[in-house]
Amino acid sequence: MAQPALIPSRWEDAPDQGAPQAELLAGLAAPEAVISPKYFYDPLGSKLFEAICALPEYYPTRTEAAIHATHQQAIAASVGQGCTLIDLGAGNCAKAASLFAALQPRQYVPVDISADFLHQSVAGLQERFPQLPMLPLAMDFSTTLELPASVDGQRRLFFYPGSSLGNFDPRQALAFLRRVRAALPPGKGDGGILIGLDLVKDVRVLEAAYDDAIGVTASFNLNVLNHVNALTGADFNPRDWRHVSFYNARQQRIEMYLEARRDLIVRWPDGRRTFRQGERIHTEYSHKFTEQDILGLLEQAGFGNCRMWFDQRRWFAVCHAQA
Ligand code: AVI
Repeated sequence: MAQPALIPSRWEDAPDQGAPQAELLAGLAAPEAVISPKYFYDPLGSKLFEAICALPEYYPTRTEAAIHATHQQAIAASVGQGCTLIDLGAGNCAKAASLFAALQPRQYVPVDISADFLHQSVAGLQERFPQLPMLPLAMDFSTTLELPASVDGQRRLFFYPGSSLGNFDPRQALAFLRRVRAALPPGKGDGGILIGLDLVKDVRVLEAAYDDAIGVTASFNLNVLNHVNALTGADFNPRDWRHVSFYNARQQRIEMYLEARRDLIVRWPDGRRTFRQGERIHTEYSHKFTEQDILGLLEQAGFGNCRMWFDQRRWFAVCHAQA
């Protein structure tokens, strides 16, 4: 099939993303071993995350989608039509695509760390929306938001759904929002952010969402070891590890770990580490927010005029804030 005209024939040049291998090995050598959650998203990890979003226990995706569907006119009135829609962590692009009709963006810029998955998603999307200019960017936006000049600078709307902000620690989250603010024109009111955030709720609902009955989240967590092996040459065997997750109420976050099932040694070129039975590698935080947390964060990052929409149970919030 011929490639639609608006799909770039190669990825836009992204700024230097640093060395994943060095970052990963430093994390594995740390006294409390850590793997950044951004490494979940190899091609299989991205598919597993799509499957998580369809799980009965994982309410955030469908709750946010329902808020978008119910309030799309009010959201469009707040955002205004004809923006440059920059979709951070676009994945399968479905969330942004559901808002195209209401927002009528003039350019769509999906950004994702998982290049192959993004490429496939955009190819399908461009066939459905042949008139909308699309500029996919394969880059790690958690470290830089330097966008190429081909991204329209006017009326930028950063779209950051899915409560992905919750995967940063609070200091990183604020720094990230400040980088988004800095990527908007300096004048007040021109551009903004449309962000989805998961709210604090009953611990049973939260814990089930991150430890589902059929083990998809466990597979998603364990698959990060396959990705680490591919990136570093390490010899992790996922069978030696088990998925652990729980809600830490004081810190308002789900914590996710991989726990060694037995004493073992993991080797990689030029290095190795012993793990004792029960020792854990930290893989993810997923922070949950109150309305006050959200307003405070956005204000500290330099945003104003916040408007929020909720589902009936107040499990999730969608917020539009202006520069
Ligand atoms: C991408 N992110 C917002 C998800 C979350 O809920 O924190 C990742 C995830 N981890 C386990 N399940 C889903």
